[in-house]
Amino acid sequence: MTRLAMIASAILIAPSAMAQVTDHSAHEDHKPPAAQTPAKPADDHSDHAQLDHPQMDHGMMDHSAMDQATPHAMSSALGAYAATRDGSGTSWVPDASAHTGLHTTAGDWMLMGHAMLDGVYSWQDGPRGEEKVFAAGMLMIAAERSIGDAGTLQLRAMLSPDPLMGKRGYPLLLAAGETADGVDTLIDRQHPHDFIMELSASYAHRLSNTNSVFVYAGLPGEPAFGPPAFMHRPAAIVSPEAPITHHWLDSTHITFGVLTAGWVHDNFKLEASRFRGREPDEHRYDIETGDLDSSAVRLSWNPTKNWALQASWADVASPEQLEPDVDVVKYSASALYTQKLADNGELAFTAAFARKDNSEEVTLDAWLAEASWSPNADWTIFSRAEAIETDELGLIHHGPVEEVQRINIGVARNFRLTDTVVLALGASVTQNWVSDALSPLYDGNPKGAMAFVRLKIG
Ligand SMILES: [Cu+2]
Repeated sequence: MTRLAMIASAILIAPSAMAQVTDHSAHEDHKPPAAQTPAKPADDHSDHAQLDHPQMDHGMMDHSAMDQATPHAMSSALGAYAATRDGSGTSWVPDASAHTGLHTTAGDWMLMGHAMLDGVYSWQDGPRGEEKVFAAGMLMIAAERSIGDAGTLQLRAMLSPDPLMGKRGYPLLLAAGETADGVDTLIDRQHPHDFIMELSASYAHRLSNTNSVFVYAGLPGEPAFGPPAFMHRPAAIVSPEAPITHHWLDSTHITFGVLTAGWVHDNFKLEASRFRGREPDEHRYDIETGDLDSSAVRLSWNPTKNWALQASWADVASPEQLEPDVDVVKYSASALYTQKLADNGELAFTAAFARKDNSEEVTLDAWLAEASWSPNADWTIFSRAEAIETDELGLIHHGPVEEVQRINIGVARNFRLTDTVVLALGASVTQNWVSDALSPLYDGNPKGAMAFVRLKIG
């Protein structure tokens, strides 16, 4: 309990400590609105984070700029805000986040793509640990065009090489969720993602410079719940390792059937989804279908270009195929922070909390804090601390609720091969802590480690 409390309070205190390093230099490079053009050149993504947003953090000090501001009002395909704010699905990251991608145009369409391919070695200690070499990653392609002078249509596809690692996924102590065989839950392993992670279409309509509405449909797609999926969070993107809080915070990022409607007002967004509650099954190459039997609502707020806050709720019908009679209500709140540093560096942070309340009267909480620091474009140091309450790790599945924690720390080195291709080498180590009841099963508090090579294109 004390360790859980310590990790939880560290997770709570860290964002306020981070806030003290808020950038003031941004105010110095404030460009007049005349320097901004309403046009949206295809290469305009390269440097979005340095564009100014008078209606955002400068709004208080510069109302005249705010009044004239129409700049890249439809830069995002989902509303009247900067495209750098877009995370996975319809989620938001801080506007200051770096985004990369290859951009081109084809007729009226703007095309964007990027890919990450990881080769990973995971070593997990103790009687419940294993080791494995596997491939992971993602390929994203998006096509976007204007419709009339107030509408934007976007089509997006995301693919994953994860199914190549096999149905049992990869060893990751304390992780649990989904199944490899339709009989047992995967325990101390991270499940592979489906080959098709997203096939979605969205239409956004601008009502004014600060108001827009959108609809988003995905098969699969991501409903309006939780922070962005881990591989899209600036503080987590460098690590190939999934968080053990995945099934609290962001496992809905692959949902086979999602319909979301949202309203964006300035730096706020309110959105609601109907979606299919069932998690993906063990057949990772198929498209699953079923009723949109679940609901989610999310409120997002980016108070400055450095922060992205959200709170969300979801009522999920029968998420697990092994326990079809159990429904789960989920709550989440998260804060993401991104700060550009000199010399192409970046500092990023995530703090998140989520609760699962199931129809069997079991309540399970999860906490996550993750950070990454790149002093320059070559190096990144990253870390993640997590604490969960779980009833899945004991001898009896869904036995007593136990508390477990882990802290992971790692480093990655980037080698730029060409303008658009970067090779990264990295490694991380993990210390896990389990409850007294679980200790004999894990032979104490086991360690883990990963090493990886990543190819980033775009
Ligand atoms: Cu996932």
